[in-house]
Amino acid sequence: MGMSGFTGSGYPKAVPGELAQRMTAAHAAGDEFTIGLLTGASTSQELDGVLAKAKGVHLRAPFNTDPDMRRAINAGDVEFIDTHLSHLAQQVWFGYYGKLDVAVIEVAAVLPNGLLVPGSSVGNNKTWLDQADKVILEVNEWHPREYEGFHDVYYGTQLPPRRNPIEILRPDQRIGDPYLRVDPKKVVAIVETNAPDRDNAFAPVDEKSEAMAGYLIDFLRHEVRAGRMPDTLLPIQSGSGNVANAVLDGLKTSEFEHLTSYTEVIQDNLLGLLDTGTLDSISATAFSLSREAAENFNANIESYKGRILLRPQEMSNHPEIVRRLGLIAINGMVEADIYGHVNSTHVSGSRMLNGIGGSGDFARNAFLNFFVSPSTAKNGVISTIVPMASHVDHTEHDVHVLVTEQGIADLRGTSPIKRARRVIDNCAHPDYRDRLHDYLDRAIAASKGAGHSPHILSEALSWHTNFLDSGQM
Ligand code: 0RQ
Repeated sequence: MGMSGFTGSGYPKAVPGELAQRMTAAHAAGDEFTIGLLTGASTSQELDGVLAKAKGVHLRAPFNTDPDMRRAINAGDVEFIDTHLSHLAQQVWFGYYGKLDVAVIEVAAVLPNGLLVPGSSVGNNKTWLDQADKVILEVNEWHPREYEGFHDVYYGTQLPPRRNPIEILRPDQRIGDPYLRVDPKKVVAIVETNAPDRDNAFAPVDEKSEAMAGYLIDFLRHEVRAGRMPDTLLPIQSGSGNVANAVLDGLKTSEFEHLTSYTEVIQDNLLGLLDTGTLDSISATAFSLSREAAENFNANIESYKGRILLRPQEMSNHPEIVRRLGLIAINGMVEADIYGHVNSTHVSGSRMLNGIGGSGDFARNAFLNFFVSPSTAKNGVISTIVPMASHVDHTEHDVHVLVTEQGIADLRGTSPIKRARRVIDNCAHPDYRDRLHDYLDRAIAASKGAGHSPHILSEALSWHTNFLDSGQM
């Protein structure tokens, strides 16, 4: 099944709960009843949560933040396929996931001519509507009817070898239709709801996030002075999570204005930058707002028209467009190692947090990318700068700049050992800095002049095993 939903917005609110009840009843009667579940990105307790609790999902892609679904994934009860968010739609078109039976899609309205007005997210809905045999629509009255005109659904994608260039040359450029299309013969049900999206509350901006925002914004000033970007910068992508949200807060009080954003998710602080005039426009695929910000947006939706475009995620995250527009990509991380490999997904090498999301779509193809995180986690017992990353999502070849509350490390144009010294000196917490230098010194000595990225393999992951054995690195 393909369901709508992206970072807690625009997911179906009624059908998943009903489905979960029928699954539970079927299991009690000794019958098997599970689905393979594809969405845009994360949904909510009302979708992932209830289906996980009902043990109703055997396969899940491409991104999840629900704690019950996460537990089922890490217990091995659900096969989770951690896919780049821009890739999933085309992979379904390519046939990598088999046939899609049913699509359950939330929309703001169905027009008399059968066209669909999307609501707070577009995600993979175009593909699910095209590919599924049967379609269930949820029309959610909570989404303002004025959503009509906020979306740009591109119907020009072809499959290789007949692909054409996607001609988005400016972040706010329209190339498609404001509506989703569906073959009315496939629609088996329309369910009316009136329910809010997930409340995406963020941790308050703290001193550490403020420090990270400060370093990052100073760095952008430096890039402007160096003549590498205009004073209106380049389009900004900002990832999900507390840290990325906080970094945007810093832009609000900076001198920058008339910026643009080409991103996947609009969090509270990004929307706030439109209000302050820091941003002129945002292109994304979904909102991910706190309840208060969502209600405020819904009440004033008309004032944002023409400044926000929501596109399918295969367009909002498309590598071709990311590279052409020259994005500044800002994403959170779990840990980075001294050579600049970044782990965005797994705790201690094994436990899945959320998934790679769009971070890979953006980072590899960006003009300039930043990975941001506090230098320690869990009250200091974990260093987020480690000798060797316990899982790698972004390789040293892709990572440009690391930022922690300790400082910023520009890794562009550096070879591994120089890079490692810079990461340790600028980004590691002082409690861990000497040990990291000591590790690097001994790794260089042990390589006896024959190591480009020297490691002591028997020790490289010892910080993680220390944590697992004793509760601290
Ligand atoms: O756990 O809440 O239990 O304490 O991870 O960490 O510091 O609050 O940071 O909310 O910005 O999330 C990488 C997860 C960061 C996010 C990640 C623990 C930490 C806390 C969250 P607690 P913070 P954030 C486009 C971009 C992948 C997807 C992506 C993410 C929790 O940014 O999901 O980038 N990224 N998408 O304590 C153990 C470590 C840890 C750690 C942090 N080293 N070891 N636990 N934590 N570091 C958007 C989309 O794709 C949709």
